Amino acid sequence: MSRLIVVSNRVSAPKDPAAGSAGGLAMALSAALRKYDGLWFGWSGETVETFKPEAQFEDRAGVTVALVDLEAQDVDEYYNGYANKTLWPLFHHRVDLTEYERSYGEGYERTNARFAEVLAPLIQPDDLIWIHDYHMIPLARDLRRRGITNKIGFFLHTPWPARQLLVTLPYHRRLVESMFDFDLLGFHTREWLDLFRDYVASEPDIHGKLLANDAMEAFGKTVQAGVFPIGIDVDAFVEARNSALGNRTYDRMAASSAFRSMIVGVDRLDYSKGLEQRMLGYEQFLHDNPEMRGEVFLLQVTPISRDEVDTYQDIRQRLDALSGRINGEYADMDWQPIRYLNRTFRRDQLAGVYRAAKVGLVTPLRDGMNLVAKEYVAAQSPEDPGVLILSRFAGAAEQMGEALLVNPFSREELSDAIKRALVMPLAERRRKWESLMQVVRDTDVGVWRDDFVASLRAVDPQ
Ligand code: GDG
Repeated sequence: MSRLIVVSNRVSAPKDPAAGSAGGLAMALSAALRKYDGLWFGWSGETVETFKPEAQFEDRAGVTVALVDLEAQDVDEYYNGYANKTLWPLFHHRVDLTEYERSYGEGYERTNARFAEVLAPLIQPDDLIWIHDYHMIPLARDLRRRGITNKIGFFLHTPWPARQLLVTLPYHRRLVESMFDFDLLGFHTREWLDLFRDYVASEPDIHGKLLANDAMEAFGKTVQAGVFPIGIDVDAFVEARNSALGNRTYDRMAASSAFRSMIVGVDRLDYSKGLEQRMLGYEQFLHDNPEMRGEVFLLQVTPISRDEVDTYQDIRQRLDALSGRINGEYADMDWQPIRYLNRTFRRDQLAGVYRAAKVGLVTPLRDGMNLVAKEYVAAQSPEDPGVLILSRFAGAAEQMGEALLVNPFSREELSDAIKRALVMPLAERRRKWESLMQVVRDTDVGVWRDDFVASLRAVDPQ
């Protein structure tokens, strides 16, 4: 059996899987690497004065990881710059926040070439290589330049943007051309893949052609593509929910919401997650339903992320102000409408919180998939499940049509959906939950991983 090499910007293989802090993706990829005797390659998170083209190896609970240190300029231009200030906002349709700095693009190219320099000598002839995410789009091209002919797959964890927005990126053709050096491209949803295909079919002078079974031709090369919706590790999540800490947290939150219904949101602090619009929608609900004030509260768990980037500092300030304003306006002596927490919790705690919440509010403005939606469903009790409100702009909406789908840009629509979720009869909640839980189970993270690896194995080499 050939080895599997997983490549991602940050290596998230956990040192101690029993600690329960690693996400489902890290656990699923680690399990695959143990099975296929593979390797996980990526940036160490550390900086050095002068780049050295060599990896440091570590064993993490039976998984070999190979880590590369980068120079501070690489981190600035490639990671904080092109990845987080250019591609992330652009891929989430925020051209207003996208920074089109030439030096970021140069840093991105340079750093990917550095990754290729270190990775190429580690590759054996039969290895399958699976590269993750928008940080590393040119890496297959750079490996090919070094003579690597192995099968290389790419999975994009974010949305793919509409062509009309992608073309605002200088060198968009070069970026897309480098994707034709992979053998397989994976997207979460049909919608993201169709947007990619639209670019290939419509962009002039690239000689693009759509072929059968989602293969494509352009730039004189062909690539196979497919839809691989990521899921969660359902069994591990249910176990976390049933653990001692999961139960204790559930009891604590159930007591804290004994006479009130809890609505929960859990999101990294990111403008793509629609947190401002969510708070405004919740405020509209308080305004529209005075009789329900005092009977609900919103618990919004929002760990800080990418704090080095200005736009993230801005959104943080705006959310501080907004949550404060809504609390100031609506709170009573013994009730606060929003509990806004900028911290992380353990997964088993989160599972207990989800389970105690009558409503899961997942309303990104645009999201590759969104795993919180699936975790909320997996944590519910079958006898008395809560209701998921889900943005129609999350990739998860393509699979989870039984949720209350909303347009997160409309505060009235959010307000109506919150009301409807809170008064939904038990029979309807159960019917919806059963159908959603079936989807979450049928497309869990193991299915996603095995489908991708099998498709990569089966693809005809370039
Ligand atoms: C990207 C794409 C795609 C959050 N707070 C805590 C915590 N979390 C965990 C959640 C969930 C994960 O973080 C967030 O996953 P999402 O899928 O919601 O979003 P992104 O981080 O933006 O992920 C996304 C994903 O990649 C996978 O392809 O679905 O569309 O943007 O698992 O539970 N975990 C813990 N404590 C917290 O306080 N332990």
